[in-house]
Amino acid sequence: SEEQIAEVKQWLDGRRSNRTQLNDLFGKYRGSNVMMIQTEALMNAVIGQSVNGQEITPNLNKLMEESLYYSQFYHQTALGRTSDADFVTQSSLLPLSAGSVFTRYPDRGYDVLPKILKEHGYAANVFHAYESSFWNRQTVYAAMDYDRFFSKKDYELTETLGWSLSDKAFFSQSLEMMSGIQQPFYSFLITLTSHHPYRLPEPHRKLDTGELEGTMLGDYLNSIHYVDEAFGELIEQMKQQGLWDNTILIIYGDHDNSIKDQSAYEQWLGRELSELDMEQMMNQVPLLIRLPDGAHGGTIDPEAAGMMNVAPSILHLLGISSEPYYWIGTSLFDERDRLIPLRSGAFSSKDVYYLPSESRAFEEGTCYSLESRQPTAVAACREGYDEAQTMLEVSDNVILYHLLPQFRSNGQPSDQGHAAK
Ligand code: GP9
Repeated sequence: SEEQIAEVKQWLDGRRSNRTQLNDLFGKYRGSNVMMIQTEALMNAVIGQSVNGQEITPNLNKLMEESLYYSQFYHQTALGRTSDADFVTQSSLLPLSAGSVFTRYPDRGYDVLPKILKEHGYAANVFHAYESSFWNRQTVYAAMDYDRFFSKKDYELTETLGWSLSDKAFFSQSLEMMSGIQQPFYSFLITLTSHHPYRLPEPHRKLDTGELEGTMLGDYLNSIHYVDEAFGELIEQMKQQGLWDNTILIIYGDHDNSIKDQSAYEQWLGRELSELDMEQMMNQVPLLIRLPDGAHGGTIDPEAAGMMNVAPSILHLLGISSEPYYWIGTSLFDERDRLIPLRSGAFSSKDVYYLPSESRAFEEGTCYSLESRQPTAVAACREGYDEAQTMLEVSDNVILYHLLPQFRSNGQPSDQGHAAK
C-alpha cells in the first residue's frame, strides 16, 4: 500500500541523514583506483591458521599487517550464493529469501558502486573468467553500468583448474587488461579456483594436511592455500605495474565452503566447537582493505560488519557522500554500533548473536552473549531482532516493488501498481 511504501522511504531516508558522522579517513584516498576481489568460498576461519604445522594463508596474513582487517565480518548471502555476495556488496541491499536477486530482479534501479563511481569519473569493469550468462551476470552487469564485463571468452585459457582458468592466470591476465584502462578505475574481480569440491591436481596441492588428507576439508585447505599464493603473485604484479601505491585493494570471501561436518573442523583446529562457534564460522568471511599508503594495519574493529557496509565504506574513503543513495548499510568508518542481519533470521551486533529456531518464533531462538559466548535471556536480543527484521523487510520491498526509481523521481512514494507485484 501507499502507506507501506511511505514507511520504507522514511526508514531509508533516516539511514541517509544519519550518515553525517565522519572521521579523518573521509576523502583521504580521493581519486585512488579501487580493486575489489571477491574470493570463492574464502572463510574467515582459515585466516592466520595453520594445518599440520603449515600456514594456510601466508600472503593474506602478511597483507593484514598493512590492511584493515575486519575479523567479525558476515557474508550475508542466501540461496543466490556468489551472486548474492556480489549483489549485497555492490548495492548495500540484502538478498531475498528465495532464489537470487541477479536472476529474479536483475534491473531495479539499484544504487550500485559501478554506476556511482562512473558518475564520479571512474572507469568501471568487472572480471570473471567464466561463462557470461552464469547467474545472469551479463544482464545484471549491463544494468549496473559497468563499461565492460571481461568473461571467459576474453581470457586465454593458458591453465585450467577446476571450473575454468586458474586464479593465478586470471589475476595476471586481468591486470594486463587493466593496464589499458583509464585511471582512476574501479575493477571488480571474482575468483573461481577454490570452488566446491576443491579437488586440485597434484602439483598444485602444496599442503600436507596430515589426518585431513583425502577429506573434503583437507582439499578445501589446499585450494585456499593455492588462492593465497595467487594473491601473493597479484600483489607482486600490482607493484610492478605501478598500481600498489595508488590503489585501494579490497579482498573478501563470498560465502562459506558448504562443508558442514563439525567433527572435521574440530579435528583440524584441535578443539571442540560450540553451536555458536560453528554458526559464526559458517557465516564469517574475511574482509581486508589495504589503503594505498599501507597505513592502518591489523585488526581494527571488533564490531560486527557485513557485506552491506562495503559500498558506503568505499565512498567514504574516496570522499563521495552517500547521502543520495538508498542503502541499508552504513560505512565501516562510522563509529556508531552496527547490527548485521542475516537472511536466516540470525543477526549479530557487537554484544549479541541471535540464532533463530526452526519455528522462527522469536522467543524460541537463542540469544548468545558474545562476551561470555553463552546463551543469555532471549529478551537481550529483542531490540536487535526487530531492527534486523525491519532491514530485511525494507530491502525486500525495495527489490520486489521496484521502489528506488519512484523514490528518486519525485521524492514521494507513488502508487503505480508496482506494489501489486
Ligand atoms: C561461477 C561462480 C560460482 O561463475 O561464481 O558461483 P557459486 O556456485 O559459488 O554461487
